[in-house]
Amino acid sequence: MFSKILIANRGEIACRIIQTAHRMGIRCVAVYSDADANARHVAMADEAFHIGPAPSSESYLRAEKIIEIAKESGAQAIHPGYGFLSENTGFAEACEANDLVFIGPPSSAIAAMGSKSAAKAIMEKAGVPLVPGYHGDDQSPETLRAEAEKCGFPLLLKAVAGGGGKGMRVVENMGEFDDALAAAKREAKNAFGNPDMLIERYLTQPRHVEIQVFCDQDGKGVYLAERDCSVQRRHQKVLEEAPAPGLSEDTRKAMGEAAVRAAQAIDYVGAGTVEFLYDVDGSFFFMEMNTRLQVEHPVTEMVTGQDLVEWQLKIAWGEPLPLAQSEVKTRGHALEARIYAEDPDHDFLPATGHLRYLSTPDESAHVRVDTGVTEGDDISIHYDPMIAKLIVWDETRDQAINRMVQALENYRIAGVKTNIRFLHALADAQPFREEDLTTGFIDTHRDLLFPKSKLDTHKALVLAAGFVLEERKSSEPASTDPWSPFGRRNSWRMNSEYAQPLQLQVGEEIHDLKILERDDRYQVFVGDSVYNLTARLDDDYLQAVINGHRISVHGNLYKDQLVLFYEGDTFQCSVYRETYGFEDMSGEGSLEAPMNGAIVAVQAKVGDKVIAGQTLVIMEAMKMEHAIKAPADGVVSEIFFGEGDQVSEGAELIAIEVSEEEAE
Ligand code: MV4
Repeated sequence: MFSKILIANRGEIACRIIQTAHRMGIRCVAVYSDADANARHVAMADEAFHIGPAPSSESYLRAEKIIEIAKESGAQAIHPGYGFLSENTGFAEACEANDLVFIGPPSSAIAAMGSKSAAKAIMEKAGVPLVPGYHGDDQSPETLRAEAEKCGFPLLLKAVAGGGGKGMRVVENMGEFDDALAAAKREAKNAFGNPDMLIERYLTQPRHVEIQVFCDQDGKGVYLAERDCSVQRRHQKVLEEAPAPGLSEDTRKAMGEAAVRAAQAIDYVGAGTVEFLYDVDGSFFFMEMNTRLQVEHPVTEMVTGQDLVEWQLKIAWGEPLPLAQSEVKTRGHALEARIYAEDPDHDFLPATGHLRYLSTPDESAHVRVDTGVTEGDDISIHYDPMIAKLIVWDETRDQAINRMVQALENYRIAGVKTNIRFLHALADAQPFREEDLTTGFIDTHRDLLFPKSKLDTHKALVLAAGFVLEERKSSEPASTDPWSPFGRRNSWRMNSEYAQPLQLQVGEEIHDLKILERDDRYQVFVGDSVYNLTARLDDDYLQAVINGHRISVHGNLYKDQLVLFYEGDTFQCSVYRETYGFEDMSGEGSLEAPMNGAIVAVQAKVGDKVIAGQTLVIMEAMKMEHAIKAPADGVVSEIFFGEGDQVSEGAELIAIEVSEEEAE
């Protein structure tokens, strides 16, 4: 077996590959761009090499540089993961030419699947079912018209050079044909530099069912069951599962055997996926073959109990297939949801930002999380916005769906917009439970997938108040001195006539809450209503009883931003500074370093009385000076840095105690 491999990828798939390689005793070399210096895949690897700036074209796509590093580091093989260089024939060839094993198929097999028409010709010869239609070289309008007549309507024009849904056009009747053909050719010429078209009968309610295949270097092949990936949005898979619901054993076998024939027809080696369109009547047709390990491979691992990366490594090393076809068994049902940094409420626009809070479900035999990020990482514009894959398994599909719903509720992220709530609605939607799986699922059931908030506003505000109050309590010094500078809180605690105000802003709206506290119970006044509240905060977990309703939420309070997590949904508000207390104030007047930099001057000493707005510390960063000012009147109690010190963003620079008068 290899003793050292290089992983030419990043993110979750790089981590996933390293995990198996390490389990097999193989050392791993990672590569990373400027943006990934502190990334999880770099930390997990045994060693890592910097390969360039953040853009992929200058880093993860630099074939020559990566090969040079592989040789320099003594790696014997390169695993390309998916995306980037994984289906690049030039890269596969360059590996071979440099005595490095490309952990993937021969470049000739990648090339054979590059053209849709050539691929169809090969598949036809291998006896793999094709959608009726035309995939010939003669592209004259007369021939295409005649073939369209033969095919019947509706038909689909597909660009020969297209893929992933690009360059397709539905034609309903002969009257539309000429215009549609001209437009499709123009589009294809612009997009792919090749105007050639295929004609196919258009299936109106298809499902996407794909077969996982493996071939060894002796040309033996097996299939590892199928995956249903019908739930897609703009040709992006969203939920995947194995096995495909409702597929008969006969169809499964016929599809699996067709997929192995497809792979063998192009002398395939390693892991591949043959995609089929599956029609309501049980018929299936070859769509395309992906010559790499796919994003959704974990659902196959969960139902077969096999590690597909281990299979890839063994085959690349020259070993035979780990199992014969008769030894491949499946059990139960697995689902995968792709958690993306994106905004479902704004047409799923990719989101970026800082993962300031990240809490993932506990992993078990039922729940698996494949991710490349950790709390504190940034989601940048440079790469795919996938944050993680959440994979669940159970004996039945229905139980697996319940597991998915539960696991999504325990996947909590603050700082970056995600599709978690959307995935939760999707997995929990009745039509999904009822296996209404066609490629139009998301468009058809749009109204179910953007649900109203699960918490009514008042309840959410009361929970928010409970979280803020309890968090404040836990961060308060354990002082029982009634004359302590934290007099404001003592005053209303001792004398219930003083109601504590709390302003919470939700969207554009500001809610003025009033809170009374007696014997560790609160009364929260919201509008004309009053709520009895008891609350207990344990780290990020709030257990509350509101008017007799026991309810729990998780939350994250960062500066003035509070996010509560409840049944897959989030409630966000900002806490007005004036009503929140001093310790967590931020922004202007913050006593934290606003960025990495150096201390230029400290203009106060311990014990100094200072007034709000007075400059206490001057920092320099990127050749600019920044004044750190007192946010309120008070006395300097501690100074953490001196002139010339380097400080990191967020570091506390100076502490002041607020005067009693100020706090009132
Ligand atoms: C089709 C089809 C219906 N009839 N071909 C989309 C991606 C590309 N690889 C093939 N695609 C389709 N081909 C015929 N003859 C419908 C689709 C299709 C689709 C397929 C799989 C998953 C999602 C899809 C979404 C829209 C259309």
